[in-house]
Amino acid sequence: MTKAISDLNVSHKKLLGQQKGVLCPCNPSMIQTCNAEKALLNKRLSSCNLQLKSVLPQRDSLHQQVNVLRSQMASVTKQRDTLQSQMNVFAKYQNDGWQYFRGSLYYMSTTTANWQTSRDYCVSKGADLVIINDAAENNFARGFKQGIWLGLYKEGSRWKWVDGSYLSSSVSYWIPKEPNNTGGREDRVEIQYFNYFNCWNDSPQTNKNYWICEKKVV
Ligand code: 2F8
Ligand code: CA
Repeated sequence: MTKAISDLNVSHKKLLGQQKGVLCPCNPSMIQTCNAEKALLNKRLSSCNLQLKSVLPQRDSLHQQVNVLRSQMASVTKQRDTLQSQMNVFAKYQNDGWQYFRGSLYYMSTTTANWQTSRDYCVSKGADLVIINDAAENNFARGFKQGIWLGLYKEGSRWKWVDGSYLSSSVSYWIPKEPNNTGGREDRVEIQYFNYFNCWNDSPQTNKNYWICEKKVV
């Protein structure tokens, strides 16, 4: 029994010794080194924090710039895609013999037809019979040197373009004494005397003429 108690005391002392070692594993010089390292690391940390603080506004400004650039890029990409598809349309029509003049593509027919058949052809190509908006376009149209249908027809007593607008007296190029409604059935307009600036004549829609289609592209 006495031996057991003495053994227990020994064990107890041993454990106390071990506990002391766990709580304080380092010797004083190690603690000093550790503290010095800790101080150094704290110094570095403060310096990093300072740098970070000075860099944060730059980061925010860069974020803003990135956002602006992203939205500019989206808009430029959209414009590029629109232009690309316009160029594709343009190339396709040019391949089919259409020619470009001041924002429109024009097709000059190679055969003749009455007014409605001529118009149907243009509409089937995503266009319509030509609308003359000014003297330059009138000159362009008569430059084909054929009798051609224009997209101009009579509605009641008024002349109307195929886009629904009415003929303006300041942009009309009638041959002198036209329109005269010969025979009371002249309800469509043609370029007749293409050698003259004033070259329009009213004519029956059943007549056969060449025609010009116009497709606006811009
Ligand atoms: O003299 C002008 C007159 O000439 C022809 O009729 C005789 C034209 N007819 C056709 O083109 C069918 C008229 O429209 C024109 O006014
Ligand atoms: Ca006439």
